[in-house]
Amino acid sequence: MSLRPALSAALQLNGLHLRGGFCPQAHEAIALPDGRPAAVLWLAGNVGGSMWDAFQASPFAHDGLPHPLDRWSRHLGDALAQRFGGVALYPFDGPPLQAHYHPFQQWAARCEALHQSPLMLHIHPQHGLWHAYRFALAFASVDADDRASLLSSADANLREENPCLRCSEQPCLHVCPVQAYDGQQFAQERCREHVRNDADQQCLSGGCLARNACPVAPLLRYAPAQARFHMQAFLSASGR
Ligand code: B12
Repeated sequence: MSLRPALSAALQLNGLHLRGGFCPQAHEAIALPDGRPAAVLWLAGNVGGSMWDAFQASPFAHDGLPHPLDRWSRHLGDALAQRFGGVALYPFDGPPLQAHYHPFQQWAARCEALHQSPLMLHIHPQHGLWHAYRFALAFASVDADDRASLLSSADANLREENPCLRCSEQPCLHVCPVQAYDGQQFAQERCREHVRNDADQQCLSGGCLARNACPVAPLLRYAPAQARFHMQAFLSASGR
């Protein structure tokens, strides 16, 4: 039975989008806990502030414990994995408990028409820089209709152009007060120091100026409360 519509509907109830999926090749060895290779991997994530209200309405947002968004994601991902008979994998599971982070950006590039932006974040033709991943769901088998729909969206994705290539001004590379981006690297410590110590708190309150300068999908820019939340998470931990 095709999983796609049911998964998509279950995610939407929580403000999340089914961001696509792919069938891993044998050599990629995405193993399920029982050792079987994953036949399909689906990615769930937010587009703009789509998940913000659902997250804010959850107890995780207000219990005062660390990593509220990650705990909300785990709660949802584990419940959906159990319901549909798969395994949930998380972008924030990594060192020191796990040897490596799961390569979410590589996975995502196989699900959607994503391109590298000068900020290192992936840019999407419609969502711009305003999207992220909350979990992946891996399954040991894949329905024929799902496989066919994934192959045809992979073909369509290849035809989408990188929006950064027609952006001659590249404002994202010129507005950072501490030049944390040069198109090749992100000077994360310089960025952190500025965000932490800037008297105006402009980046902390309204979000990263470079990311906000992107002309693609301005309506999806994170609202101030969400922008502040992510910037604070960036100050205190790794990129979530
Ligand atoms: C560690 C980490 C960080 C670190 C370091 C990132 C780095 N570049 O080394 C820090 C703390 C700096 C960080 C910051 C942020 N991060 Co971060 N981060 C991660 C995390 C947890 C692991 C990355 C990793 O090491 N993966 C392991 C490797 C094997 O996987 P990978 O798919 O190959 O990913 C790497 C390559 O693809 C590479 N890459 C991708 N394209 C290109 C192109 C070139 C030319 C090069 C050289 C490299 C490169 O970058 C990835 C990291 O090394 C991922 C989640 C995840 N599991 O992927 C989020 C993730 C990459 N971060 C994300 C975000 C949103 C952010 C922030 C904006 C969050 C914030 N609060 O503001 C900031 C700013 C980031 C910025 N401008 O660079 C999103 C990106 C979504 C998107 N649209 O692309 C992710 C996917 C998390 C998520 N939940 O969706 N992050």
